Amino acid sequence: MKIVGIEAIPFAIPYKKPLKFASGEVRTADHVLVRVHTDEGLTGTAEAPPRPYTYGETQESIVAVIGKIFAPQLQGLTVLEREVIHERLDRTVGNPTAKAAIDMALWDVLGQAAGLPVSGLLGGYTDRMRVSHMVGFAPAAEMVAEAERIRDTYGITTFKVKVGRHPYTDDVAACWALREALGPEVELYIDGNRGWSASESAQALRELAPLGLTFAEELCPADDVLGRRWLVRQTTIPFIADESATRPAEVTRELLGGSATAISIKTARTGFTTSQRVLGQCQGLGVEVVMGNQIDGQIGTLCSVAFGAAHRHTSRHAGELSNFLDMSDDLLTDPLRIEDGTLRVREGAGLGLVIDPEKLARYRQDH
Ligand code: MUC
Ligand code: MG
Repeated sequence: MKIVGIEAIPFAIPYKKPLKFASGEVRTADHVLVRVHTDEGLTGTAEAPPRPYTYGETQESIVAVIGKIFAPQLQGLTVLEREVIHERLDRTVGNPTAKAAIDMALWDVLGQAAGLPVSGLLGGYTDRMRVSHMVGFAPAAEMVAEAERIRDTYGITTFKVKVGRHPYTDDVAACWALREALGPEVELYIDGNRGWSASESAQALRELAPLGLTFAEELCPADDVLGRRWLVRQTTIPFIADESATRPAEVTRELLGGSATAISIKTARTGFTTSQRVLGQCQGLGVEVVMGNQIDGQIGTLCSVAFGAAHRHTSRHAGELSNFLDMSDDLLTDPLRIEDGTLRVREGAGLGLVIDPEKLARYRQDH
């Protein structure tokens, strides 16, 4: 089955409320819908979320690199030549979400061709994941109100709290307020998106120690090499590398260099193929993983849960699968539903996602 075309369609859906964090903020889901078409009439679908402050990609750059570089390079290859496809994609440095969306759309085609769900093809460990919700910057009382609403509405009991503000004591106070309001039964962890220095991070972790956080993520930049190692050495909870470990080589560097002790896997940037390689590295080295959120829409979230539920190691912790709740709308005909704090994998062949043509027509930006 040959690839006959790859579409990259920019679309924009406003957020009901912006998500703010140390490295940026999101007000509109200005993503790119990626569709891989084959000569047998099957179409695989995925989405690429540009995160300029993390990877340097923009909506325009994703459309351009797929249209001008990747689509011509892959045209005529069969969908089973995945190693060749990745060899060609890897000739171009960077552009992780553009590459990942192509990879996941190809898996969608493979699943459809086989008549089997992608999650089953990847590993089929379970059919659902517990959900972790990411709480962005706001005054502490608003963060507490959001977490309570999400817990009461969706049954979610794991929260990733964005930190990295100045003074760091604002974030420490917000974490204490969340623990006091939500009680000991909820799981809390923090993500600094490199906002603090190593010494601010160390001080904050000391002041947060009584809260029993599960993880700390990217509190300070990995480029502050010695400072970060110094911090991770004295930290008693797993320290997650997210944006500092976006490729297998970076995962090796961060873990073996002592700059991280756990890894965030994001299908939005490593697709299914490279995410499995990263997962294998982490299992081989004996470190924990978390399914991270690239501030995905429903298509990206469906991809994350398909991968996370497929493997024992990725389904152990709650996956970050709920930020699409902040969006005013999405493209799927059958929207995702989080119930009892869990999100289920879609049944059916491939990824099981169906795009609503009217919604796509309303939100696409290329006409
Ligand atoms: C996260 O885990 O950091 C914010 C920036 C980014 O690249 O991903 C999000 C969430
Ligand atoms: Mg992160």
